[in-house]
Amino acid sequence: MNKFRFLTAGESHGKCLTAIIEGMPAGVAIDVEFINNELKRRQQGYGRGARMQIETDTVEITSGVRFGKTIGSPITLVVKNRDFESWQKVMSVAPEDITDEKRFSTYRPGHADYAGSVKYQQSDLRNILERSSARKTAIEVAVGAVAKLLLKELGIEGCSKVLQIGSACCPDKFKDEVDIMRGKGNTVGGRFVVTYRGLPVGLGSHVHWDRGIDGKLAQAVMSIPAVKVVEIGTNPLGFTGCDYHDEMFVENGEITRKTNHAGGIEGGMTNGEEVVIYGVMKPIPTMRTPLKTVDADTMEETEAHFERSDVCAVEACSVVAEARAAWVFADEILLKYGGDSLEELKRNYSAT
Ligand code: EPS
Repeated sequence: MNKFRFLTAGESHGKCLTAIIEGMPAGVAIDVEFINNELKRRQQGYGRGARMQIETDTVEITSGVRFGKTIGSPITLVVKNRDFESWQKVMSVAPEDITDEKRFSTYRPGHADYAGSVKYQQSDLRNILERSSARKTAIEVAVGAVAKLLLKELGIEGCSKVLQIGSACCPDKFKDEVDIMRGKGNTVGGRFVVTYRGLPVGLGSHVHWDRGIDGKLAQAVMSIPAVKVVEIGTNPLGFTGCDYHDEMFVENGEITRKTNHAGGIEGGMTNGEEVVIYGVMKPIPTMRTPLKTVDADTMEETEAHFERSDVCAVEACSVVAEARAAWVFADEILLKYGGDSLEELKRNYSAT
């Protein structure tokens, strides 16, 4: 049951990435510059690959918005792949264009190549790489930006930051860590945090396992390519109950807390405190220093395929996580308060 729902489509080197969003109330101002700035944030961060020099991601809106505001109909977003220029033949949809150019058959350990090719019975691993590439997160950030515009109307704002790159925990050392890994033909992952404030009490629910907002956020962040760990609030390992739980006090007639170990979620519901989500991204598995692997064509041991890639994309990943959290919150807001127009949503929202 989703109110804010969407599908995305598009390959890494195909013509474009597309999303169709349904469920945005009518009357929400759509600031294209804001969406483009979110796309720009995703392209940044030290350690990105050459592809980021080729692309200047911008959104084109082809439906659902008129004179700057949503009209309640499905919103179509398009982000063009500039690199498609050089890939037109390789990514052609026409059967007569079939080619072995850019075909590869050596699995990259850690990537989707092996499981994806077995599952979809594809001997050209490019047919798996093209969609499993994190390139698709560009259109996801555009969807998240639209969700953020709705949240902003209700005074809800989010941000994210990188906390650790490899073994470096202080920003001054992040670049060095990336440079060392680049020098070795290696890659490096890291840890990031996403926070949202201004959320009302009671998004999500305790009544069924699949209605908890912590579970929804965890799925949204965990399914970002390369994310292996998601935590909500302080990791409780090693804490006692007395130390961990956030005691409640009254100040000027309002309930207050002095700590937020719960990360703004109790019983699968927002509790009005800041929502805090931590994620850990593994090192990207496409590397100049090849790992040992197997060739799918010959079943012989060999070295993994290398294609231009990022040395480190943790900053981009944190922006993607921020976008994904935004669409979870937008969906929960619409589920709880409803409203086909922004006016109706605001009326329902302020009535509680
Ligand atoms: C990405 C675009 C991709 C990769 C990266 C993310 O572009 P290309 O494959 O043309 O270099 O740079 O994806 C991966 C590293 C991966 O392993 O999926 C982007 O737009 O973020």
